[in-house]
Amino acid sequence: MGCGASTPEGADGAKPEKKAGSGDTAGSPGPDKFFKEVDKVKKKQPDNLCAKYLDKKYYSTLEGADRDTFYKCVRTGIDNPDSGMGCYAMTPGDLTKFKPFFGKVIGDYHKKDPKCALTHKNDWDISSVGEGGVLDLAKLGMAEPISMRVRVGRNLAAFNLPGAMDKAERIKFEQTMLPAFDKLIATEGYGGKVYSITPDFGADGANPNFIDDAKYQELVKKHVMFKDMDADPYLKSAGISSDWPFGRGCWMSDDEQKIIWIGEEDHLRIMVMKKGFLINEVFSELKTMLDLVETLEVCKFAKDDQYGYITSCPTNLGTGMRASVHVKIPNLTSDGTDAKAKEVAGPLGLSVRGTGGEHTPIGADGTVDISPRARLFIKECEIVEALYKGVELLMAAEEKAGKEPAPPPAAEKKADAPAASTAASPEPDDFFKLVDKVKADQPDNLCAKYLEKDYYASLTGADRDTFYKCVRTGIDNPD
Ligand code: ADP
Ligand code: DAR
Repeated sequence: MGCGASTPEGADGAKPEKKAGSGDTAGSPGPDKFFKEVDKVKKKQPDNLCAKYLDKKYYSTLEGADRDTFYKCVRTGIDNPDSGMGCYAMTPGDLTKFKPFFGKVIGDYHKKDPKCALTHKNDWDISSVGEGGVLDLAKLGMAEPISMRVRVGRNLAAFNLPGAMDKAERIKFEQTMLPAFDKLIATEGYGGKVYSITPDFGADGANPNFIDDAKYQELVKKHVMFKDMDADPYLKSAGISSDWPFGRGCWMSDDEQKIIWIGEEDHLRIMVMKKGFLINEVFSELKTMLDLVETLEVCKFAKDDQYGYITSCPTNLGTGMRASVHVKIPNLTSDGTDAKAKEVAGPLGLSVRGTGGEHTPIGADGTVDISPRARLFIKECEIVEALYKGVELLMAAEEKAGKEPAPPPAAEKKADAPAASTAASPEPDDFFKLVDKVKADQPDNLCAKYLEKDYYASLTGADRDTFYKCVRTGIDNPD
């Protein structure tokens, strides 16, 4: 036949199949446009799991609200190519609805196997860990009480996850939690009060628990409240920090050791934090509080048959637990960075964070935040045991590092050669990774504001070590 159909219908009169999701919508880009960006990230950042498992064919099968929601889940990993996980769930059902994608990123992150089909089991029974359930840091040679913290992320099944909440839902969530906090406040051994940074409850008027910025900053400095989420590009792209600071705050007990965050990356972050030596105590006190919270009527937590407790970020699925200690490792951090500490901690399954938590610098005295990386397909009791054993191995590495001969004094280098790190001052590239972060997060920090990489790189040996001593406080303490 020498002619083609002149109408949209095919030769047989049937409408040609419209390719699902072929163009841009208000809520998501078309496949061709989106995968121009995705393919760039795939090439430049092979460790970005979101980009690694984004598949154009699969994306093209999605349309309308489903594609818009899926795009909300994944855009953070493309907007922020240096992401590790690079995606968040928007509703508890997303992990199942978009399983062809989430199944792979979850399996790869937690088990290095995109086909992983394990089922998570929760288990808090620590009677068989340590010595009869006791995990005593003093037995590892810790002379000073250690700051210990165990937290779990939990989300109420009745609400969207934080990435998909609007201002009204965020306020409603906070109001829904207030009767639950009242019950905690009325309970012996808890008491305390709610500290909220929600300016008002909209049509419902004033917020009775509102605190001013000075009080908020005081609580952040004490590691009680979380820092400004709007300054986190990963959360911002995912919509998790939208409407800041509405629907955000915390409850803290009278003894200031039990804390529940409201409206951070998950609806609730429930935690016990205190100084001491017995990690098992912090763990068991958290379990007791969690059991009490779960009896509160509104606290029906979102759970998945395969992945356990559902969290915004797939890195926290299963237990939602991060168990951490703040320990001083001045030998492993003698160059002022966490590079050596991460090199040692990584193979031990430990994450190293700064003293202000994720994405913050290590302490001037070498204090770092150490915690097991595993959260899913591991029991709660195994996490806290992994922390204890990990700290034991890390402290052995710290002692060994202290016995190694000090590196030879850096030979005087030509001023224009980028100096390597000396024993007492970090390499320009490493140091300015931290400096640039502080410049972005804290524009009023004058030290960060006027630190210049070229000038720093022009300094050598003892001069640079002295200069670094002058300025490191402004980077270790961004505020
Ligand atoms: P999360 O632990 O909830 O994933 P972060 O790593 O950002 O979030 O930590 C949140 C806050 O808790 C930060 O201020 C951090 O310094 C503090 N923190 C975490 N672990 C400890 C600890 N063991 N001792 C004291 N503060 C801690
Ligand atoms: N930076 C993001 C988040 C990873 C895990 N941290 C969380 N969930 N707070 C990333 O994808 O790398």
